[in-house]
Amino acid sequence: MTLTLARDRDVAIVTIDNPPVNAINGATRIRLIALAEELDADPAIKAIVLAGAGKLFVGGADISEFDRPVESPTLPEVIARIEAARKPWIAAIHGVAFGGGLEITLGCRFRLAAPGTRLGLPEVNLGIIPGAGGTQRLPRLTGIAVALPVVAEMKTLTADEALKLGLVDQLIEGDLVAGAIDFARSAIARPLPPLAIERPLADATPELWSEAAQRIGKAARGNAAPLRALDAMRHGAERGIVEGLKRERSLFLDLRGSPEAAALRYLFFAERGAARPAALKGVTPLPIRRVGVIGGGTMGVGIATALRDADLPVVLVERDAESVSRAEKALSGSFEAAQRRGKLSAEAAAARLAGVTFTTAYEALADCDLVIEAVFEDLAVKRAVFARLGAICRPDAILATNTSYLDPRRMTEGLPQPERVLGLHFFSPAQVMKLVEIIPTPATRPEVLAAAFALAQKLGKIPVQAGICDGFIGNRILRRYRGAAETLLRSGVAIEAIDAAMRNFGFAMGPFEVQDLSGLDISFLHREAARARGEDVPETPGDVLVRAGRKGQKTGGGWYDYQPGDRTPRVSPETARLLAPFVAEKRDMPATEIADHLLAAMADEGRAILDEGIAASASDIDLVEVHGYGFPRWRGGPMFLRGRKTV
Ligand code: 3H9
Repeated sequence: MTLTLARDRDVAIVTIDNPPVNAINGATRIRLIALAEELDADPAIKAIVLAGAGKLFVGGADISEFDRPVESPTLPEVIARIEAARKPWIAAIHGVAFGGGLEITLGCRFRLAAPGTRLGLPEVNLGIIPGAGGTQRLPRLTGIAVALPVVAEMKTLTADEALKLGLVDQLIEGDLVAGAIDFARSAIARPLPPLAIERPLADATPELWSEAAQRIGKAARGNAAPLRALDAMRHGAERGIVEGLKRERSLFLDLRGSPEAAALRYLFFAERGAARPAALKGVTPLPIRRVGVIGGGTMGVGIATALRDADLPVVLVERDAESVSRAEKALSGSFEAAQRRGKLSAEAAAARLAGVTFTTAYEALADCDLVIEAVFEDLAVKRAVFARLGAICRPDAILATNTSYLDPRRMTEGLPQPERVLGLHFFSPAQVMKLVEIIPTPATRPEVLAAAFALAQKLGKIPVQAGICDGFIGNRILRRYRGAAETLLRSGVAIEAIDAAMRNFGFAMGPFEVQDLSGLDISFLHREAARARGEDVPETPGDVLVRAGRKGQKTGGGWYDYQPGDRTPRVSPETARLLAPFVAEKRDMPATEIADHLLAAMADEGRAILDEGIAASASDIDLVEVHGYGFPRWRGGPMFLRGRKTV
């Protein structure tokens, strides 16, 4: 059932009922048109209330249909039919009206909303633009300046804002449908207001358009959709609604079939699937109400911030008073920064800090449901931490390591109840980065693993399960990527050409620039540790630079040179001199060939990771790349590209 019809004397109630989000699909569209005909012909009906069943009105057009050809009747046809109805349609909106869900309400004569409703047009996040009149009707109700960020920049409006703007006619407290029926009866007794399409649109200044184009274009990077949404809006504002609707539809259809939109749809479903792995179906997660964090460095403070942002009480343990006060300063600085950016009120910032107990005493962790260690990435140090946790924490407390490379089993050898151990690999800054790699050991209980997934969801993160290997999913691919970049460098391709090619592909920075930013010494130490263990790790160009004191921006030079206070990378004669013995004669390589080469290396490593069972699916690997390593979202990920045979 996708649509139901009920009658309350002279008012018909049409309810979209297509769980979980009432997405409008082909069957809903056919039935809506049929009902519009039927109700127009029914003399007993004077008005129609359009509502959604369940927790929200409508989440949008059904995205899963977008991989298939467009089928009639289209949503624009449905909305045009509702607009042409002889009786007023009144949208009764609760929860969410997004995308096509909002657009259908814009074709109605009135919009009523329950308090707390959110309204928006997030289509650009899917690489498309609103394709059923959103770019045209919304500005005619709210004005161009308000509609612009909704249409092109994913701004959502609250019911209160929508009411003030005239987008919503009335808020209904209590029973929404009953309120809408009452509203309908009083509305039909008065002259009807004009429809959105009949309303005039005040002119926007050329500056408004050009400023918006600049801002939106910059933020969109490679995603074409936001600027197209702006184009459709401008076209309609300058040439009228009929031309505007035509332009919108043609841009929508073009984008709907684009590789970018396919990539973004793929990620949309992958992100939702990642949160609920099939293997954990029916498993009840252990509750997590209080979390301990060991270590107040960058990672520990970031993790504590993320936990407090999700309102979880935190105990942060550092080794001495000085480190405790450094951690406290860093954490309060992090909340103050959020306050300065307008993300937190002064009271909320104070409450977040007050929810952290700073201490040097491990005993304070006795009551925590989960403890995450975020100390120095060294096996001996981590083993010592876990030994203390084993003695102090409850036997059912989950013990997690925020390691990026090390085997959780080795750091917890001999620990009682090994079934409560797992890795939780956050990415820096942990309060910002969406990815968490979850690394169970073979002994980890399903309830513990499920708790890690539930925690990630609570923190608003994307969880990806990874098997145990050096670097798990993300750092293993990163190593291969950097290795492939160094191979190109050795073959004579210029460092700056390689970086430019990857920026051109869509990364914010190229592989060498990123290393200069984060420091070349971390992976150098990692290689040195492997060499110390007797592993055969050949000398790399990066090792040569670190040995010469070039660790990246922090030492004024790495792959590039930097001037004091300036992060602009400059080609370095010193690097060229140091690396001369490793590098073949200079050669040019087209940017696309460079990118193809590096992406193929990433996808090959991804394939190996899949074959070894380290990742459960190709889309998990792509989620890691997109959410942890800056892979351009609108490209989908290395595995997605390989699947489309473009790598
Ligand atoms: C559009 O409207 C185009 C029009 O302009 C023009 C047309 C001509 N379709 O997020 P959740 C699934 S484009 C199909 O966990 P929440 C989702 O995959 C659309 N499926 O729930 C998941 O499935 P599963 C513009 C959809 O309560 C389940 O529903 N709209 C759609 O946290 C639950 O999802 C958007 O971009 C869909 N449109 O949040 C809005 N939406 O259970 C996209 C969701 O199998 N959606 N699913 O994993 C959202 O933002 C959130 O889902 C929403 C609910 C806020 C609605």
